[in-house]
Amino acid sequence: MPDTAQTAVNDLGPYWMPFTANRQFKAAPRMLVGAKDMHYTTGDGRQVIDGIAGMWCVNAGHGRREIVDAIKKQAEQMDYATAFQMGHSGAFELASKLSNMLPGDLNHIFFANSGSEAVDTALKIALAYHRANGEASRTRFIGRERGYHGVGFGGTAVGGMSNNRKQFGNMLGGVDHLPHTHNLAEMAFSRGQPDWGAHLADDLERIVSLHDASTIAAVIVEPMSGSAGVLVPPKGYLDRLRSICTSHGILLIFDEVITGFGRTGAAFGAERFGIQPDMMTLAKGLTNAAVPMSAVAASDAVHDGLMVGPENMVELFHGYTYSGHPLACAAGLATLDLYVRDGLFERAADLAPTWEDALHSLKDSAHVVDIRNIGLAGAVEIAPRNGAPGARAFDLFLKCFENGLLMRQIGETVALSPPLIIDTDQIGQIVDIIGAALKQID
Ligand code: PXG
Repeated sequence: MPDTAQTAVNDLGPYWMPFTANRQFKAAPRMLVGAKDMHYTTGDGRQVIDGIAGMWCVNAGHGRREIVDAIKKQAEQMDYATAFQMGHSGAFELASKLSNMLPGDLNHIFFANSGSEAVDTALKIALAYHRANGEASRTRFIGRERGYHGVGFGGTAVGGMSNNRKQFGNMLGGVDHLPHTHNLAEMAFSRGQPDWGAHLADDLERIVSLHDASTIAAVIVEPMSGSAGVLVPPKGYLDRLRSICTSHGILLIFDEVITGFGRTGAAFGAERFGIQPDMMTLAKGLTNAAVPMSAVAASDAVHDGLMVGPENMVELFHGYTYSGHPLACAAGLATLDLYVRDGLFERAADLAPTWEDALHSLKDSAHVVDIRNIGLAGAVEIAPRNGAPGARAFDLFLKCFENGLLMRQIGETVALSPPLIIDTDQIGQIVDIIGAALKQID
């Protein structure tokens, strides 16, 4: 009789891996089998420090007892509750807790299951809001080059990662893009927010005059671009975007899927940079990634603008089978409690200067052309090898993984965003491993 468990584990063919070089991976698999606090255990039994909090998401560290217990308890009490025309207390409670944590009047929470779904939800809410407001001509969206807003059709269209777009043709129409804010000549090795680049926001005025404000529904940006390799907003840049949006009646959406829940050294990027968006998308750290969940937070004006028509009518024809899933709500409630109880956002702010100094100590290492940081996020950009884009950074990623550090390679950059429970010794370890690996690669 075949050993089905063994066969399943050993047959790497059927699983089509996301955002992965499948053939390369399956030729030399890197498997993870366990995770606790700051570390993963690999298939070959090694401890690897998690320099990326899973994938920018396990902000409270792995395997937190409080979250595991909350999920178990909820699974036993009620596994699932339909989300349409029925409610359960966890969803209301989580929405209340979250809205209390959010800045300004982002008082209305719509749940989804992934960052991609949250982004598409926010874009659809923007369209519906303008329509309800008598401005049905506002259908355009403005994203930004090198922005990442997930992989739905809307998110791919407003996103600005060329590799993510070029396989898929036109996608959503009526989209334009702001220029990205990264410029090595002007801002290499900036600590925190670069001094140069606020004027890049003025390009929004050019886009507005090109298309006419009456056709533009929303601007969507990440306050700090994570997937592009930690592109920190220049000082004054987000303020200008905000004031241009306000002056033309355009909604400003902050995609805080990565910057939410402490990453930048404040609860949210909006707070860290002092800018109030009209909507915010959240995911990842919302449940510490223990159960998939995302959310859109909407301002009073956006929400109330849609609470019109007969009271027996659905106000927004949108939602998911798993919106506000009970297990995700239980995980989210336990996670938000942990963030507050352990003061993890404050911890991120306190450790940020140590993190900054540690990363910037790599400045003179071989191959390094830029180092960027904000809060407990960071990136090291290295010079590409001639004719082989990304190859040297991939070697750096592999070498670090062999030496006991998991981080994320993105183009010529390796990005870091450790769990917020990291300590100063572990920051030192991360930087030592990168420093040693930079010497080992050619
Ligand atoms: N918006 C932002 C800002 C994100 O960073 C999404 C939306 C989409 O979330 P979902 O849950 O649909 O994946 C993201 C996701 C990387 C990396 O390499 C980043 C993400 C996901 C996977 C890899 O930086 N961010």
